[in-house]
Order: sequence, then structure tokens, then C-alpha cells
Amino acid sequence: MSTNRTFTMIKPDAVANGHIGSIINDITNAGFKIIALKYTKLTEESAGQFYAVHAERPFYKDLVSFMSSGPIVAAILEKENAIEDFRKLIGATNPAEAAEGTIRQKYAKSIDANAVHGSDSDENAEIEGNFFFNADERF
Ligand code: YYY
Ligand code: MG
Repeated sequence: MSTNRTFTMIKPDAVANGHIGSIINDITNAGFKIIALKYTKLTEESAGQFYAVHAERPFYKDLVSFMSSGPIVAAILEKENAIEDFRKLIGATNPAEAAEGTIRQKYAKSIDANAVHGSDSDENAEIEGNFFFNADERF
């Protein structure tokens, strides 16, 4: 059964480039409700844990280093068909291949610094949301 929830991060590149407000605006305009929201910063250790599923990939070390390089915004979002619709809203992993009007097409410059994260399954959305938020931080 679908939980209708997804998890997102506005990554260090988009935060540093001043896109927090625009990205949250795009997300809420697309019909997502904010359930939890946090401005925070990952350490190398916590970024490594968050992306542990990619530990064997060649880009893992750079990814961990980039994701801990500056503050991020983490959020849990709710909408019918949240996982699929949010992946559509953010666009392809490589912004050069992301469809016109998607968040990555508008705000990202490279595949490694691609502005936003979006969960790829209900199961991972649950795990990733729990990584950042306690029960009393969700509304
Ligand atoms: O889910 P998504 O973020 O679109 O891509 P993943 O394949 O899960 O990779 C996670 C993250 O790793 C991606 O957002 C950027 C980085 N990355 C990279 O730097 N180089 C690649 N060739 C693939 C992914
Ligand atoms: Mg992914």
C-alpha cells in the first residue's frame, strides 16, 4: 500500500545558490503538503549513512563530501502518488537530461550537485524521513 509520502532534501548547491524559497514554492504549487521541515547540515558520517546504499558506487566518496559541504533543507511531503509525482517534478538525475520546467532542469548545474533529493520508493521514504525527523516533528 502506498503511504502517499516522500522525503526530499534541498542540497548544498541549491541552498548556496539561493534557491530554497523557489524550490519550496515549486513543491507546494505542485500540490505537496509539508509534513516536516528542517534546515540542517550533514556531517561526513551522517551523509555516509544516509547514502550507504550507494557505498559501492564510484561516485560515493564525492557524493558524501558534497552532501556534507554545506547546509541543506530536509522535508517530508504528502500527496497522492507522492513518490512518482515528486520524481517527475524534480526530473532526471542528470540535469542536462531533466525535462523542461523540472526542479533539476531549473536549479541544478551538474549530475553530482543536482539541487534536490527525492525518495525512490515508499520504503525508502519512510527510512529517509526517520533519519531526520522524530514523531513530534511531523504535523
Ligand atoms: O535518485 P537520484 O538522486 O536521481 O539518483 P541516484 O542514482 O539515487 O544517485 C544519488 C545521487 O548520487 C545523485 O542525486 C547524484 C549522485 N550521483 C553522481 O554524482 N553521479 C552519478 N553518476 C550518479 C549519481
Ligand atoms: Mg536515488
